[in-house]
Amino acid sequence: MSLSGPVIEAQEADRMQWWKAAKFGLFVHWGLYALHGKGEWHMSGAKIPVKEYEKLAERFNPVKFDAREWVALAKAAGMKYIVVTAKHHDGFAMYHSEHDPFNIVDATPFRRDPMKELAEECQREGLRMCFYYSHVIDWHHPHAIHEFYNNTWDYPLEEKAFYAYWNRKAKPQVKELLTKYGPVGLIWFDTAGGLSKKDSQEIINWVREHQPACLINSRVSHWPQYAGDYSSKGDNEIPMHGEDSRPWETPMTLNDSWGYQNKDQSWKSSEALIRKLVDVASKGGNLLLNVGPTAEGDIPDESVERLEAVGRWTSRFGEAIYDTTPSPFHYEQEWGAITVRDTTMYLLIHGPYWSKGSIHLYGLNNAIRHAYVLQGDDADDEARKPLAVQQHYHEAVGLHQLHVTLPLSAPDDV
Ligand code: JFZ
Repeated sequence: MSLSGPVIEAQEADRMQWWKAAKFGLFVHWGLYALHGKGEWHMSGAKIPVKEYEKLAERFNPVKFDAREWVALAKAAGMKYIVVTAKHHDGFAMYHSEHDPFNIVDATPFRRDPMKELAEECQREGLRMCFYYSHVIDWHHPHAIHEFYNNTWDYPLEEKAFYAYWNRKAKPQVKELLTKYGPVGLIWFDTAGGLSKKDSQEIINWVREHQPACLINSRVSHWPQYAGDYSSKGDNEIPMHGEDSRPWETPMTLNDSWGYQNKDQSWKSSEALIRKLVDVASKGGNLLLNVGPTAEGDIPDESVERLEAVGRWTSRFGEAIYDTTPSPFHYEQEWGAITVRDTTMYLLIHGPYWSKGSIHLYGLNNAIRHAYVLQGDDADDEARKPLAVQQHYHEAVGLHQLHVTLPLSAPDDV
């Protein structure tokens, strides 16, 4: 029997299932660069020579790192998966790699493997462990220098040496992540500019070979036909409804940085973050919200506060987010957003609209059986007092109009 097309498609649909239901994940940008406190691109920005950058490892000792705290925070926020920088562009492995001693166990006084600790804790707590891996850019490896990025501030550009890096570091390290840390939810590849079709296909096959269920994001390749399982949007970019025909995910910062930046105080408010999550879910995407832990290994207070506030909301209203499908309407509602599960439609109404006393929804022809205010998971039937709804055909608009009368007090202030 040969594998037919539909069988392969069924397998793909299958491995996407947990991720589509998950909706919300934690992104973590953590590495030696936290010592500078100037973000993960500082080595390149300041053209720091490799030998000098290497010395950071001798000082990297994140004794405050506690996998239980990080995973508990993600869980409290309502996140279902964690994507951690196993290796960013600086080439430093935040796990024990046999293929390059420039890693956290062999090169730092810390000597622990935080990826292992996180993977085990995720396993215990029911979150999916996932890895970010910078597969093309590697400022530490002399042969990873790729003409596309012109990273020539230190090593001389050696042409056609890319495969020395690709075969001896990138592929073996990706294999380590897929074979030594239990089930991996997804690998988040990044910045594939210049990677050939052949190499894109090769790294995709490589992941499939070692963990067939592991998802791959689109930044694995710049060739659309090799763009993995789902589409990674640009930083903080939420597409229009229906704009992306593939499953998609918005990577988002809490302030304006990925890696820890001690001067960046432009934090998004908790309310804004909840609205982003609602917006993303109503358009059918996932939100991957980032923290940049310090060189001591803790997540900045400002980030913790925000994730906890989001968590207070998701723990009450997560029913309207997780495992939902997008709004059936591609146009935005002025009063908020819509998600759907089976025959239930969730209307997520922005704070100011509650005081208006009612909202309208056009274009829904289905008869409404029951409408009520979602109070939270612990609400009993009594709290689910029916709301008055009226439906009629609106001649002037040419659509059915649903009129929902609201109680004047909102269940939250988002
Ligand atoms: C990349 C990295 O260079 C950066 O350090 C960070 O890890 C971020 C999540 O990803 O930067 C990008 C790559 C692609 C886009 C934006 C930032 N993009 O397509 O908009």
